[in-house]
Amino acid sequence: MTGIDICVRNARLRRRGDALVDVAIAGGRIVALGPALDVTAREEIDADGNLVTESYVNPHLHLCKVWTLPMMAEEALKSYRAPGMAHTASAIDLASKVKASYDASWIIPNARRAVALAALYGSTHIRAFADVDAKARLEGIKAAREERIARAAKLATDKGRPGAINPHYLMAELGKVLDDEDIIFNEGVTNAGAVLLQIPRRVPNTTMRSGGGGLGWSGGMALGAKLAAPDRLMVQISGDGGFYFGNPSSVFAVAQQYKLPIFSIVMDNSGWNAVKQSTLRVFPEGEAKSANEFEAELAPKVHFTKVGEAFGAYAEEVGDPADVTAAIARCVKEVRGGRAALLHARVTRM
Ligand SMILES: Cc1ncc(C[n+]2csc(CCOP(=O)(O)OP(=O)(O)O)c2C)c(N)n1
Ligand SMILES: [Mg+2]
Repeated sequence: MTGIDICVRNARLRRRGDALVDVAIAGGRIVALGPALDVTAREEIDADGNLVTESYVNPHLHLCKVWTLPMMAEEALKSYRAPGMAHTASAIDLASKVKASYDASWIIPNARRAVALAALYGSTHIRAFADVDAKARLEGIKAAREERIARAAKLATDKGRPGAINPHYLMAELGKVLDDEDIIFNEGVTNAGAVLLQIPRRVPNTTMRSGGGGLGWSGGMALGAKLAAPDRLMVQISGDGGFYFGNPSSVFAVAQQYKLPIFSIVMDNSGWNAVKQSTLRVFPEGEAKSANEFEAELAPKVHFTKVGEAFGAYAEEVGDPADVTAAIARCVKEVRGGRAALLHARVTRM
């Protein structure tokens, strides 16, 4: 057998007793399994009789509490270990005392260490918890929040290249000029995460998404919201695919006719990235990948600005990361001044 990427030798499997087998992997899938496989692989790993298994999922990990054993009274440990767990209630009571000393400054490094170790021992998915109560206060949440802010800043440092603006940078710059009361309609699809991460909201109901999967809602919804709350800025953020679905000519016509200035941003990554990524997840080494053809590319030379301009909107196309800040400022100025604006941003291609 040829074309094997990895062969794990001498592996012990669950429910197979002490028998040792080899596992051959090609294209991310197990293609052969048996004793002493006659295969040549690009990479050979000797499991040396150790267990080879699917990765683990840890559905319950209190990340704010990891590595706090030394801080716990010895008594708590003893109570936990009492015969028949007779003193569990008092143990929980004693252990919860540790919450009083929670501090985000040590929770972060402890949590990092625990997650790294978990990955090392095969847990690839973790559902984590942070205590929120009178004793723990919000220290665990504070730690998670600090981590999130640091991660967001790191992701936004790279501005991207001309023709391929980093969506995280674009959203971080937008976030700087939005007020707490402004409302975002997030139809960014595969860039929706960048919107959420880079523009944290402080006021409830200032970031909206659709409850269903149908694309094309953000323009209409932004118009409706503008009608309901004329003093607030409405920002429609859409992918290039979603922009088509939203019937943008009607959106800008209504904006003009009924004086409903909204700010629309198209994150143009040149096609239906969600469709491409879904195909790759189902067929990681399939025909579409080898042909590099996902039937997901959209017309390359479009100028969405013209759609807005046809209805009197202010419109700009931005491709160079160096122009992002000024372009956003010009659009926001126009919208706050009463005219709809459209920013066609050429972001990292799919
Ligand atoms: C009305 C409608 N048609 C088709 C789909 C299927 N669909 C889901 S995501 C997607 C691609 C969206 O492309 P784009 O808005 O450019 O976002 P990207 O995936 O590139 O981030 C499509 C076609 C849908 N959700 N709704
Ligand atoms: Mg797209």
